[in-house]
Amino acid sequence: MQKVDYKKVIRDKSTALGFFHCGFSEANFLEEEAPRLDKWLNNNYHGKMAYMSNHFDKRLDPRLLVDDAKTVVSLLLNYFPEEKQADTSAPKISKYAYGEDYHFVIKDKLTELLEHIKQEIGEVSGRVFVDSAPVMDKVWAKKSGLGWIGKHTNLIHPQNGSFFFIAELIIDLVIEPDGPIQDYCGTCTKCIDACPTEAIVQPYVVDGSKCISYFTIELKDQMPASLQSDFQNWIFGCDICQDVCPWNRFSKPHNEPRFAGNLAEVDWEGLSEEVFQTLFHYSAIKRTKLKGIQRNLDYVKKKRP
Ligand code: B12
Ligand code: SF4
Ligand code: SF4
Repeated sequence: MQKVDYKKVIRDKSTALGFFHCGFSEANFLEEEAPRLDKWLNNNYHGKMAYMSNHFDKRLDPRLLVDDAKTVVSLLLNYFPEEKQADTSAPKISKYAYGEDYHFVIKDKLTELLEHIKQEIGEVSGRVFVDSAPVMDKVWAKKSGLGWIGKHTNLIHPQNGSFFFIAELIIDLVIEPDGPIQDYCGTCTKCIDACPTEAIVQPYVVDGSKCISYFTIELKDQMPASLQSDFQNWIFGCDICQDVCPWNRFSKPHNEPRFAGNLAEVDWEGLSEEVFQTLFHYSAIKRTKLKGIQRNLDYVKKKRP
C-alpha cells in the first residue's frame, strides 16, 4: 500500500483554500521565547491588554492546549489590497481591516482543512486557531520556515512581505518539521525610524502600549492626556512600519473575495450608530464600537497641524 504524503495532502488543500504558504513544526515548549515573553510582560508592554498576561504556560506550549499535540501547521493568508486608500488626508484604516473580519474568513477555511485531513489521512484530531487563543502565531510560523520576524516584530516572507494573517492547526499527527530561514533585515532600520510613537523600543521589540494599533483598537479608555504623538491620521490600526519596509515591495494583491471592501465612500465624521452597525457588522472595525472610532477621529483632528 502506498504511504500517504501528509505534507502534500495538507499543502495542496491549503493552496486550494487560498492560503499562500503552509509550514510544519514540532509541537513542543518554546524555550527561547519563554524569557522574552516574561520580560515583555514584566515591562508592561502589553499595557491594558490583560489577555496577554493570561495562560503564560499554555502560550509557550501547545501540548497544554491540545491533547496529544504533535505538529503545529502554520498558514499564511494574504490581505494586501489591490487598491489602497487614495486620499492621504482622509482618516486611515489598516489594510487588514478593509473587508470581512479575518477571524470568520480564516476559521471557515481552517475547519475545511481539518475535515479534509480527516478524510484523506484518517483518525486525526486537533484544533484550529486564528488569533483566538494563547498561541504565539509569529513564532510558530517562523519555526515552520514561513519567514523571519523583522525588527518591527511582524513576520516577513522573502517573496511576499508581511501583509498577511497567520493561523494554525494543532494536530496529533507526527509530520517531519520544516526548519527556520535566516533573518534578512540586515542593517536596515526604516521601521524603527518611521514609527511616530517610538513603539519599536529596540530592534525586534515593540512596546505594545505605545503602538498606534493599541491606542486606536485595544485601548478602551480615553487617550492619555500626556500623549503627544501625531498618529498621522490613523484611526484604526497602523501600517507605517510595514509600509516603509523594503520587503513589502514584493506584496501582491490578495484574491480573497471576502476581504474586498471599499472604505473610500465612508463619511467617518457623520457616522450614525445605525450606519456603523450596517457597514461594519462583519468587519474587524466593529471591535472599537462607534464610540472608539469617534474618540480616534477627535484625537487625530486635534493633533493635525
Ligand atoms: C498582542 C498583539 C498585538 C499588540 C502588541 C504587538 C506585538 N508586537 O506583540 C498590538 C496591539 C500593538 C498589535 C499590533 C499589530 N498587530 Co498584532 N498581535 C498581537 C498578538 C495577539 C500577540 C503577539 C504577541 O504574542 N506579543 C507578545 C510579545 C512577547 O511578542 P512579540 O512582539 O512578537 O515579541 C517577540 C519579540 O519581541 C522577540 N524578541 C524579544 N527580544 C528579542 C531579541 C532578539 C535578539 C530577537 C531576535 C527577538 C526578540 O521575541 C518575542 C517573542 O517571539 C498576535 C496574535 C497571536 N496570537 O500571536 C497579533 C499579530 C502579531 N498581530 C498582527 C498584526 C497584523 C498587527 C498589526 C500590523 C495590525 C495593524 N495594522 O495595526 C500591528 C503591528 C504592530 C507591530 N509592529 O507589532 C499579526 C501579524 C502578522 C505578521 N505578518 O506577522 C498577528 C500575528 C495576528 C495574526 N494572527 O495574523 N498586535
Ligand atoms: S504599527 Fe505604527 S505605531 Fe505600531 S510599531 Fe508600527 S509604526 Fe509604530
Ligand atoms: S523596515 Fe528594515 S529593519 Fe524593519 S522589518 Fe523591514 S527590513 Fe527589517
